[in-house]
Amino acid sequence: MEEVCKFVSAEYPRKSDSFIQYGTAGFRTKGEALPHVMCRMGLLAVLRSKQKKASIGVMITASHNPEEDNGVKLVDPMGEMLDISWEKHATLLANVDDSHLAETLSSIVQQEKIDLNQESCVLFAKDTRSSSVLLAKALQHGITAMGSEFVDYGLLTTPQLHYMVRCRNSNNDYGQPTEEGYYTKLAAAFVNLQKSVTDTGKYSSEITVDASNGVGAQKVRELAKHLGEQLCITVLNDGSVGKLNHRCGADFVKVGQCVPDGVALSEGMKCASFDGDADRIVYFFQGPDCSFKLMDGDRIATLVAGFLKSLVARTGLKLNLGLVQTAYANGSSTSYITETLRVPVACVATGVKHLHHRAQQFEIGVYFEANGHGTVLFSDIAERRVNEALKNSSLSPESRAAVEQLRLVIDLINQTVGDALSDMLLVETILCHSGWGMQNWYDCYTDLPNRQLKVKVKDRNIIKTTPDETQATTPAGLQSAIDKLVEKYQCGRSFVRPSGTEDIVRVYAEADTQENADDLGHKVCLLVFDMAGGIGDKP
Ligand code: G16
Repeated sequence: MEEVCKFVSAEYPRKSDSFIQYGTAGFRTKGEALPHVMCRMGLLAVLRSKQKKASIGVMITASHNPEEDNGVKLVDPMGEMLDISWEKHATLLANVDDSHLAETLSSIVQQEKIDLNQESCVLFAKDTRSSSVLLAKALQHGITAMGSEFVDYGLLTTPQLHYMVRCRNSNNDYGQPTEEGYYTKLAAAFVNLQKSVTDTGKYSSEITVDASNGVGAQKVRELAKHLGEQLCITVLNDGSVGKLNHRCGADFVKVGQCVPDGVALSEGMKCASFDGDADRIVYFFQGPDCSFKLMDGDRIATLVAGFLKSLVARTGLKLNLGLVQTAYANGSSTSYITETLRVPVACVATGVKHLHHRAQQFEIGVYFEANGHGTVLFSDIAERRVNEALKNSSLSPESRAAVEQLRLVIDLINQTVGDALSDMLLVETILCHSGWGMQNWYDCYTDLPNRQLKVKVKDRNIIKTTPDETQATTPAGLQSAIDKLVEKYQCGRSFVRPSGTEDIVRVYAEADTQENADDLGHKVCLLVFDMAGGIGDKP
């Protein structure tokens, strides 16, 4: 271990004392601060691979963050996020002095009872950021220093890398671990599902995609080649001119509630925005009054849950279905899900890892963050029942057709993590099967006006919250001050939490009118600024 650590520290020394934490989605900071972290994550990924006796993934991306940021997240064998119990190892390893690296690694090996003679393999990929090239080299240096095998997938979307990891560890039962395998699997399911629709009603098979100037642009074009005439995709913000995530993409559209640069929205257009690594998607269109209409993760969640509930009912199979949201979910979406769809809802902390784990507790678990990150998980029991039903010759023709459809829907969904490409095909399938245009989808419920804001503070970790993030437990007095404000607004709701991907505190506010939501949000920002050590200009 001493030799390995000398070798990696010589090439990628830790140059600054600043502390970095494995947060909501791995490490994120300026790209230039990451080479030693990346190299060390190569070491850690190898240890994880040896422990799990399986391939482990590493994705180099900072997703929705600006171009100059970068980051890294580790992917566990079934394509899910690194187990939370290993995040402490990642944080420790990233922050330790070069002189203590060997002893830290050895201690992880001991604690986790890792057999260093076990074979290992790390699969990695990167997004289109300029710093990703150098960071991929640093990562590879760490992996090879440990004598491990690796596969460099080059440029991929984050969910594609998650998919590769799962395929590799499932004896290809989940699909072929290649890009072609990914497109073929999704496209075959989509085309088969669309073929069975005879009356498409108000559905349009044309969609405009704002790819946030990220890796999703080239990947959605590849996907489009496999879809034939079933879906006609126009790609804008493809990175040829604009800057990554700058005034475009899912985060910009959701937070700003506005049309991204580069898209000339007009009547009848159906648009979707991805984020920089294509693991989030939101839709938008122009309403009859020329207004901007956002169809965010909550809207996708309700669409998917409603569709699956009725499809499962038609199969005649007994499978429980549940939906997982976070505190950012619009209050109207939660009422619609529980009261109209009658689907149970759970609320967990921000971060796919939290939603994913909670969704695993349902036989069919739909999870979506309001920001457009989400997917559907089918438990082993659910998949087994569907597969058995396919072989059951006594099913009625209606049930058989529904079971076949459900099997195709399972194949269409990337169950490892939220995936803009797969989610887009799922939404298109549902809209087509329902004969819906965007307005039909929009008419399901009326969002409560809301606003999301950011406050810069000296140390965002001064703010601690309850597990579901709806209440701040520190600094003392902040929550009661927020509660007093909220009481003054009809349908008022607000919460604050430290971001796990940016150095800021996030503020969310909801109220009966947009003006009131904006006003409440602004006042809560002032409270955070005054009580949690705000820096820079007052909000
Ligand atoms: C990541 C996580 C998401 C989370 C988002 C914002 O998204 O994967 O689960 O909602 O960060 O997190 P926070 O509010 O803690 O900054 P992405 O798309 O950037 O990977």
